[in-house]
Amino acid sequence: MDTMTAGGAIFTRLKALGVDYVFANSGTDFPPVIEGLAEAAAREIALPRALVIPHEHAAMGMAHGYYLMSGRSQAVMLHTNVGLSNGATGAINAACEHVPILLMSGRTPVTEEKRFGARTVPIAWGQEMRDQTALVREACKWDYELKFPEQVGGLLDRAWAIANSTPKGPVYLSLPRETLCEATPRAGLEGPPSLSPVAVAPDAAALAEAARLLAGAERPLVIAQRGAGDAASFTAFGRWVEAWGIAVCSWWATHLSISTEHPCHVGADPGPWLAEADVVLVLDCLAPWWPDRHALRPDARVIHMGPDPLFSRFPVRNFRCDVAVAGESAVTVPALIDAMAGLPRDEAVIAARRARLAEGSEATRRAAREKAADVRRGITKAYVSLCLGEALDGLEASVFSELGTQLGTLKRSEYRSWFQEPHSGGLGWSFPCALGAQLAEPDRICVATMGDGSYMFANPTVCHQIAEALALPVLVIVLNNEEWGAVRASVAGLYPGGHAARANEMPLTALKPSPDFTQTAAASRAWSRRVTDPAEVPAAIAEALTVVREERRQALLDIRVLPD
Ligand SMILES: Cc1ncc(C[n+]2csc(CCOP(=O)(O)OP(=O)(O)O)c2C)c(N)n1
Ligand SMILES: [Mg+2]
Repeated sequence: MDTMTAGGAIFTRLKALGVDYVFANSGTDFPPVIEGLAEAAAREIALPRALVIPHEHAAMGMAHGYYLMSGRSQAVMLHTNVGLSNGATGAINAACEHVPILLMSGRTPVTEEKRFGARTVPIAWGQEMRDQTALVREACKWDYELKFPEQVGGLLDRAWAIANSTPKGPVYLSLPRETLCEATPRAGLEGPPSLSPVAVAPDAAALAEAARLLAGAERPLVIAQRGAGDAASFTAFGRWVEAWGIAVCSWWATHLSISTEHPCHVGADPGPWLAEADVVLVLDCLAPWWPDRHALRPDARVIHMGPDPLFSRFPVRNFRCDVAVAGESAVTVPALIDAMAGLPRDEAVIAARRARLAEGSEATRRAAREKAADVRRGITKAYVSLCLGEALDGLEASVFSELGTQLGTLKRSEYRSWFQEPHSGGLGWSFPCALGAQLAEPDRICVATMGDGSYMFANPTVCHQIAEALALPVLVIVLNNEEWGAVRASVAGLYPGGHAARANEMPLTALKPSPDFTQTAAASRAWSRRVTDPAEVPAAIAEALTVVREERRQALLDIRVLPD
């Protein structure tokens, strides 16, 4: 019988499941994995590319970014409990954003002797856990441990199908070393998936009710956070809100749902719009507004639409929900548009509403950009956002922002042109995410903009090493305020006149002295510049873009910004 090592069978099966890359960080649990990979390659079996990723958080971030661009789940393979714990924050981020990732980690050998694969080095005793999976279980939709080598195909099919079912998310399989060392039949490993992911279709009655409410609304409002689905539904969504004169607010948006320049895009503040809205469509939002600050009209009706409208994984979340429509936005958005197509409309009312929105949205944009252009005190995040938006205008580019540039002041118009860190906020996300996106689309401009704290959370030496090793010409823009500004703002928000807010330097928030980040990047032969003068920002961005586009070399701008 034709057999192969279970370690090699994993790669063979992943390829059949459409996995292009295995982002791997190996260890002493990996001999059967590495041997199996080499064995499969020697036998000329089609395999995903296995990449050395020198930190697990970066591996998870790259799988995340690759999915955002390609829509295809990738695999991450880590070293026992210690590697898995380093990857856990990435799993939390992926779970929050419904990003499917096939996460695996080895298990230290459980046998001490007399079995092939048994323990050899002291860490095999040191890394044993009763429940290794507990490190990521809450973030994963499904988890299991490979018990027998012949289960490789079936368990990976199941993991993949569940990860890609609505609502999507990461799954975890642990891989004991002794099992990986055993042989398994090759037959069937290269065949098509044996299980199909589940696509949830919206409930017809809920959809009809949502359509009826929105069509009859006087002041309809959409609050959107995780975009409007795929390229086609993104376009359809923009046309639909315009046709019906519906306001769209992007409060803490992590994906772009509509062009920032769209006449119905009313900006990021839901407050004034929520105060007047009689029907609110919450489009895939974990937290659509701030309950202590923003109030719904008492008679308002609220529709929640998304892969999991009640976000059942989260223990507490009680935003009012009168109608729930489940499904991926690529399906529910067009379905809602169709459901409204035949409903009665008062053209005069809609036209007046549309004109009012266009005026409001233009005024909001103008005010924000005029304020952003004022650099008398120095460079602000808003100013860099303004400059970057202008520099990227008309280019195929995605911006991954993590306490970096700000949507709205930063002009963004296309589907997938903007992503912000997940609401789980596991920092160090944007740099590796941009690397994964660049890997998926080599010709796209991928810009990671982030705070100085976020840059350091990303293990920058690791990320720059990856960018050089894989020839990924990402542009990194660090908005360096030499502090954890968000933490300082949070303290000042809760205790406005408090001791901490009045202190010369707030405790536990400073990042001084700031390292010279241009040298961190230069260590991996990136092009890098520090910018302190507002007048130099546009030219510095333009030069950096030339480097990434023409030299195809990674670039970093360390821009000194004022505290917000
Ligand atoms: C892994 C992780 N650790 C800690 C935090 C808490 N945290 C939230 S915002 C923040 C500061 C971010 O600083 P920076 O990236 O410099 O942005 P700034 O607010 O200064 O603009 C911290 C530490 C977090 N979200 N994630
Ligand atoms: Mg900072």
